[in-house]
This record gives sequence, structure tokens and C-alpha cells, in this order.
Amino acid sequence: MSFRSPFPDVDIPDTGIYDFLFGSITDAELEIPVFIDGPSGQVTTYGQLIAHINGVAGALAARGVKPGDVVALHSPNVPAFGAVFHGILRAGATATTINALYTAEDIAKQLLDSGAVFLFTVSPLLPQARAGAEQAGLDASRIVVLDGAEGFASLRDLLGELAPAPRVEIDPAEHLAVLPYSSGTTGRPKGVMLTHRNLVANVSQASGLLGEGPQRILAVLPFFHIYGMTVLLNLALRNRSTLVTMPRFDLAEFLRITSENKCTQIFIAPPIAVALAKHPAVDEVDLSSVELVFSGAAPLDANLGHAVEKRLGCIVRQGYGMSEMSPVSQLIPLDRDDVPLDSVGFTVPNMECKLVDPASGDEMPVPEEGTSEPGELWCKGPNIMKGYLGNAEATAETIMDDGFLRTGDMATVSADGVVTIVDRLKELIKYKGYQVPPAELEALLLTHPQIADAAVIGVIDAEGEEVPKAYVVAQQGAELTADAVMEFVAEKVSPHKKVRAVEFIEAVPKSAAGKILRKDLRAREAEA
Ligand code: AYL
Repeated sequence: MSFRSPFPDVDIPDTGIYDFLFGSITDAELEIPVFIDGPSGQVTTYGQLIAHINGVAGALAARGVKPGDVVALHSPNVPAFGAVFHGILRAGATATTINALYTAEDIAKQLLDSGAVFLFTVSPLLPQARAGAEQAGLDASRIVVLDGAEGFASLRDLLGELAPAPRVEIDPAEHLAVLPYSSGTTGRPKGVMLTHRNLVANVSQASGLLGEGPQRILAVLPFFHIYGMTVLLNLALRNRSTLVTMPRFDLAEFLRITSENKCTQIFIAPPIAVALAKHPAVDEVDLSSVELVFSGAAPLDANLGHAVEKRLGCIVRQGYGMSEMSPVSQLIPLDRDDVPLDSVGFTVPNMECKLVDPASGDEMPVPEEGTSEPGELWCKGPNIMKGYLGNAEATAETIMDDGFLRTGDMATVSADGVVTIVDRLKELIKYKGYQVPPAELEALLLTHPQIADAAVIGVIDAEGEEVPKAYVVAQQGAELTADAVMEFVAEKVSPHKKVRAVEFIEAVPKSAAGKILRKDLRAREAEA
């Protein structure tokens, strides 16, 4: 038995994302600030943004980039991100956004897998971007450094060419707009194929529930991740809101920038809620402008959320989703004070969901009163990805023939449609809201000469945060310490993927087919 969104369907315009966001912009709106660079205070207006988007699209077209090509964007949150991101899409190309924390190896993997023909980066990230491009065989002449660097084209160079944006035909339902990477329910990161329609749909589905624009929004969550891309960037652009960008999180800067710019909305992942609820520095700034703190990407503790509401005098809301759903499938609407904060609220319009018993594969009943038993959440709607790039097998395991996507998360639903995420079925680990695929760490651990076997799961540390933990089987006679294992990994991975706990075991529990029995490790953890 499935359940639909309790809200009426919304209209999803049949256009590309550029026309959707800017097609009906008025002269007055062109003067509105779209970006304020947090650290410097520099302002970009909607008019300037649109000119830059078209300039980037023209410069890419002049360099031979055509519809169907993939262009990589590797940058923290700076105002230029918006111009380049939408410039790539305006040229008919597909943007693959690369995590700004990535190592050269991670960058090379994504460039190769996506087949990117150009790479946009920023000067502080140039060393790893260059090394990654070299490993992937991407020539240095195909790297653009937004803020400029000796020997590389800059954004200013591209815009100076004044090349007109090309005329491209976009079939919204087929044309790939973005290719973020996600490990999904199992394995290594895969390219998530999101079409123009997926992006237009998800902004349309979420916007009615997130209040009226325009707002002044603190944009510290990265635009390269789907949360920042849809819920911050595109939703704000659609509402003619102003985004105050921060390239990295630093509590003092975050508080100063929020306060000085009188931000009305802050989008965060749960670790920032901890700081907002507990850190003494919060009392030293005036945050009275803040009306909403919105948390997503990992479970928010309800008490923590209420502590933030009380301390800031604002409302706290939560959303849930996945890169594969563009990403939002559930959220707590701004105007609903009656929805428990440990739930993820209601299914967004135009979506249908069901709970499936993971043991039997049977669909579970939706209760007429009270709350259901937990089941795996499956979702269907216009925001569901087209599939994983070049991976029909993983696509088929994730999207069923009838269009439902398996989330790999366990949820309950109440009679009035409130969804609560209660557990994670899939192997994915979330560290501060970032994805950590255990398969990647396990493969890396196995390259250590003194490690015979290894398995990685997420565990909750003393601060209540999920962290990657490795169970390691040492080679016979090896003298291996937990610190040595953690150091070995730390040298080779992006900071969010570090192994933060190690336990030595006799053997990794495995099924007859050789699959790691993560649930046995979780049970072992629960007993400890
Ligand atoms: P990905 N509670 C519990 N788990 C969550 C939540 C939440 N509120 N949000 C995301 N997850 C987990 O692709 C869950 O396991 O996208 C899910 O399958 O990086 C996985 O993260 C997806 O990870 C919003 C705001 C969605 C943000 C997002 C983030 C999407 C993160 C909707 O309104």
C-alpha cells in the first residue's frame, strides 16, 4: 500500500533550468543582490549573474563544448560558483560537481568516470586539481582557475571574450543537467544522472513548503553537494533571494557573517546545530534576524533542534532526501508547528512512497491511525534520477521497473503522512553530512601489507556523531596498532573519509557468498 504526498500536485514547467529560473525575471529583479561574498562583502546582482552565466556558456561553446559534454566544477562556495554552474548548463553541457575536500586521486576518479572535458577550480585548490587532472589525462589547457593563476585562464578571461551563449535545444526530461557522485545503497561513488526536469521538479516541489521569498540566506553548505545545489542555490535563485556565501565553516566567521548580513534563513547539517545550541560565542552576536534554521543530510536530534529554536528565537525544520532524488522527498513545512522535529515531515507534492519489509520484500500497510512499523522507504516522482552513469546494474538494483527508488533507509509513516527515518539499511556512512562509502575505505585498507581483511561501518562516537570505524584482521605476526591504521588511511583520503576508530578482530563476518555482514558488526557494536 503506497501513500501519496498530502499536498496537491504542483505544476512542473516543461523547460530547462535556465528558463525556469530566469525566464520571467523582471527589470526590477535584475537589481536585487543574488550573492554577497561573506568574507569580503562583495555584491553580485541578478543582472550580473545572468550576464556571467551567458558569458561562461559562450566561452565554453567557443572552446568546442557542446550538448552532452561533461564539465567539472571544483570549488567551495564563492559567488562565481553560480555563474559557472549555470553557465555550463546554459551551454547544454552537464556539470559534475567535485567535493572541494577531495584529494587528487578522488578528483582523478571523478574526472575519468564522468568523462569531463573541462575543469573549473579555484587557486587554493589548484595543486590537487592539477594533479588530479594530470592523472585523468586532462590537459592543463582545459583547466580554468576562477580567481586566476599564472598560466591558466580565469573567469575574467572567459567573460572578457564576450562570446554569445549558444542556442541549444534542451529536452528537459532527457537532457542531463548535473552529475553529482553518490555511493547510493552500496559500493563506490557513482555518477547520479539528474535531468533538467529533475532539478526543475524538485525546486517546484519544495518551494511551496519552504515559505515565501525573497530571503537572505546564509550559504555555508556546499553548492557542490545536492543539498546546497537544489535547496540553497536553485531554490534561492527561483525566489530572488540573496545568498550570503561562505567558502568554509568557521564558527566565529559564521556568526559574524550571519549577524552582519541580517540573514533570515540558515541551512545546516546537524553538526552545526550542536554549535548553535551549545557554543558560548553564540550569545555574543545578534542573531535576531534569523527566522529559520533548516537541517538536512543526516538525522537531527529533536532536543537539539528545540534548543536551537529557544536560543535563537527562530523555528527549526528538517528535510530528508538523497542525491538520487534531486534530493528532497520529505520535509517539515515552515508553517507546521505541530510536526515532531525528529520526523522528516511530509512527502513533497507529486511524489508517492511506500514502506517495504526488507526481509520479505512485501509492501507494508499504511496505518489508519497511529504509526506504522518500520520498513524500507521507496519513493517515486519526477525528481527521481535517470540512473547511475554507465552502471545499468546499480541502476536496476536501485530503481524498480515501476519507477520506485529504494532509499536504503528505514522509516515509519503515521496515519496523517508524517515520515520518520529510524535507521539506515544501506552501508553508507555519513560524517558531518558528507558521504563516506565504506567500500572505498575497505579497498584502501586491503592495500596495507599487514592487513589481511577489513570491514568498515559507521558508529556513534562520544559526541553522538556518526564516524567511520574499521574492523581489521591483521596479517599473522604483524605488529599493527590502531593509530598506525588510522594514519595510513588519513594520509590517503579526503579529511571527511578518515577512519576514526579501529578494532582488531579475528575474522570479518561474511555471508556464504562472501558479502560482509555489516549487521553482525553493528550488533557487536551495540553490545560493546
Ligand atoms: P546524500 N535524517 C536522516 N538521514 C538523512 C536525512 C535526515 N534528515 N537526510 C539525509 N539522510 C541520509 O545523497 C539518508 O541515509 O543526500 C539518505 O539516504 O548525500 C542519505 O543521507 C542521502 O545522502 C533536504 C536537505 C535532503 C538536505 C538533503 C540532503 C540529501 C543528502 C533534503 O531538505
